[in-house]
Amino acid sequence: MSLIKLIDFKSLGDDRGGLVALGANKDIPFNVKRVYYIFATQSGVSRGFHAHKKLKQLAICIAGSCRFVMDSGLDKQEIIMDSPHQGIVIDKMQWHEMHDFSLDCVLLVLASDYYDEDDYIRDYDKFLQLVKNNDYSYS
Ligand code: T46
Repeated sequence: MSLIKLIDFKSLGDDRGGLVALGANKDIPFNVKRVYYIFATQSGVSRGFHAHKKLKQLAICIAGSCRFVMDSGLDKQEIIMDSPHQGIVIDKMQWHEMHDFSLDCVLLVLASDYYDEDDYIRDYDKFLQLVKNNDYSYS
């Protein structure tokens, strides 16, 4: 099973330039309650290193590039995100890391809920334990 779930967006661009439009519960597979963006990430810095108990997210590299590592606790897969025409789904209980940010990288993230630190699992051993115990009770 692929841990990398990509969504291709329709391009509405023309000879003036690019345009992508995204609708909640249409192009984005959930209701969007929060939007944030990550930019000006310093050279050599990696981010993420957590899973979410319930949150679903869609991340779009609207400028530059970065490398995502997706980890189910049993398997890991990675992908370079470098297109504003494609988003990567960050599902609940998916350990994710972002590496190799280009200096111009702008990562736009659409989230299914408001910020809640209690939703984060930031300890990898705890994450592995939950996966091992098949504890997906965060539904
Ligand atoms: C994720 C990846 C893709 C807030 O106060 N509100 C927010 O909405 C967010 C996203 C963060 N914060 C605070 C929490 C930390 O004190 O901002 C600080 C930096 O967040 P964090 O270290 O979690 O950033 P990343 O880049 O490691 O992870 C972020 C998101 O937090 C996370 O949900 O999935 O991007």
